[in-house]
Amino acid sequence: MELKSLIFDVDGTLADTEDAHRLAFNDAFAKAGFNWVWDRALYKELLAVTGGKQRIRFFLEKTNDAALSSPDIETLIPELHASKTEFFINRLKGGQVPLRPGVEGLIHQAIDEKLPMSIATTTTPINVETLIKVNLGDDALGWFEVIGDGGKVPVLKPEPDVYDWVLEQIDLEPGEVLALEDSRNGLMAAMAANIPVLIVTNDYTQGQDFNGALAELKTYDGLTLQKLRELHAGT
Ligand code: XBP
Ligand code: MG
Repeated sequence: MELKSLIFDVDGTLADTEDAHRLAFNDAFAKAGFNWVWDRALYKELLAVTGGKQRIRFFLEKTNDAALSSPDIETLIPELHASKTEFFINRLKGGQVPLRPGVEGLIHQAIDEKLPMSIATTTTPINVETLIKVNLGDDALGWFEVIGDGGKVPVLKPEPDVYDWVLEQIDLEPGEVLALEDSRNGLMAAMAANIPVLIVTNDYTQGQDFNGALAELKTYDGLTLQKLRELHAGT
């Protein structure tokens, strides 16, 4: 089938955001008076769960933290997460999270060749919007036909819901698109929607099981649209 659209994941794909997320979680915990500190090794384990609120709960369950049995836990987690989002946005606005090398070039090739692009992510909408605007300019959101995010679909990756939602919006068959992902959860989500997937790993996701991906690369640097078309043509 002809390649008719690219679908980009955000965290770990457009940019290496996860350390900024991690530090924002730590800032939010400290501000609220908790002594929880997520180092890189712990965060790598916590990334098994997508979605910030779900990740906080996963951490509390994993460490059997007393906060879990507090009567206000159902309001505490969203409050901590809202605070984390503020800290994260400040980091984005401070220019601390650039796009991965090669990503901007690929996006411009797609624009030049009139290949539509969309986004499928589990993160909070404002995070995607700010990342794109800060790094690509105020008009860049309009370069993407559809933005599927954690605000559009409540069920996050590795479930296929966000990919199914994007496909429905852009009115294409799964075989007509190519998903660009960095993680096993992302791969599972796209594959469950029957979408072919190219994996480009990062420090947090390297070594995960990517069985079923079209290919597994380490960088976008030097990656051309022609190469993506070739990979897709082999499906
Ligand atoms: C990314 C995520 C996100 C972010 C946190 O997964 O899991 O949850 O780490 O974002 P993917 P929020 O790249 O597979 O979409 O805190 O806004 O939920
Ligand atoms: Mg990702």
